[in-house]
Amino acid sequence: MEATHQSDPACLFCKIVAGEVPGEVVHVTERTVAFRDINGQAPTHVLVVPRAHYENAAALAAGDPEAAAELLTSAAAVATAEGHDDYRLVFNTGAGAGQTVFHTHLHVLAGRALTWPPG
Ligand code: D5M
Repeated sequence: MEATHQSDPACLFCKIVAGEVPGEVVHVTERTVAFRDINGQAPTHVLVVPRAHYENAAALAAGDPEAAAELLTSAAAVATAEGHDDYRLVFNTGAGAGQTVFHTHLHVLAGRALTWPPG
């Protein structure tokens, strides 16, 4: 992994991973950290992030495929731990798609009926 991908001192989610900004952490693995979304949109709304800084899911998959896979297994573990068989996983990619934090994060949403298409 390139050194520039390790951490970005200006990045909010890097700071949560480092414990410099508080987060309600619910699951950790070697390459990922999962914490509750501060603006929850469902009874379970957890963000799973890689410890390393990549700006979106595609960049993570290209730069560290093992971490990308671990995001998915961590997301499933979170859903199971919270008692959900049905859940939605979302990567917003780019501002036009609703991405506001440019450190890869996988939304895990569950605990209510989820409609389609999303807004
Ligand atoms: O999702 C970014 C998400 O990050 C959004 O749902 C709010 C959440 N957020 C922002 N700040 C925090 C902190 N400090 N803790 C937990 N969650 C946070 P996006 O897909 O980029 O729109």
